[in-house]
Amino acid sequence: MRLVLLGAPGSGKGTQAARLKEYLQIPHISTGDLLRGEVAAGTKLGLEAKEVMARGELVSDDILLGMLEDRLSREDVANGFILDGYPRNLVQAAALDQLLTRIGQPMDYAVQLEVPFDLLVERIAGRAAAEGRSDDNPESVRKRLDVYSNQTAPVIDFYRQQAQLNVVDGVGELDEVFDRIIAAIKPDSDVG
Ligand code: B4P
Repeated sequence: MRLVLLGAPGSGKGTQAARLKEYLQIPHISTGDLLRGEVAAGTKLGLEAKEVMARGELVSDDILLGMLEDRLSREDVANGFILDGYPRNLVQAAALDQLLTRIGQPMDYAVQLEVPFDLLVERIAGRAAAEGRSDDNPESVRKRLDVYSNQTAPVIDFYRQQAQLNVVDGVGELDEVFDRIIAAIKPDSDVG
């Protein structure tokens, strides 16, 4: 199964993708994690991305596409994957569409986790206190939410027009949200 998880920062994409990975036994590909890996390793790409991420802005489309092409060329994606954090704008959505067509692995589902704005801010503040991620400071969070409204929200319409969009309520206990996602992608599943 090939699945893309959409949602604002703090909507629970990374959290739920980690669970879906175990349940579906397919890799979780988080572009945020890939970028943080490059930053931690001090690569040229990581050095370029570090400041952009800390400001809450989007890293360049070219860098992201190169990184994604590289990741999707690995053998472990043969049975599918969960994509988390990509696409984040319409250019990336079109690039992903082309890439998946080229490698003969079209997307099966797009799942949007819907969470009210106030709760997003609250969750990220919680993570900031717990983990101290450099882009979870109030100024970057404001920027990330702006970027989401202006650049990423149109991607939702892109998948809606392709009749691939499943909107899932992202408010509730982790298990509840997980069960809703499973119900959306596997209507006959006995989970939940
Ligand atoms: P990401 O790593 O994708 O960060 P994110 O949007 O904040 O989501 P994340 O998955 O981490 O958080 P989640 O909602 O699970 O991106 C970071 C940066 O990388 C971007 O700003 C950008 O600079 C760059 N980047 C990444 N992809 C890019 C791309 N394609 N193009 C350009 N740049 C890119 O969880 C948040 C918190 O909520 C957690 O603490 C969690 O515990 C909590 N939570 C989750 N579900 C909950 C629930 N049901 N109830 C209560 N709390 C919950």
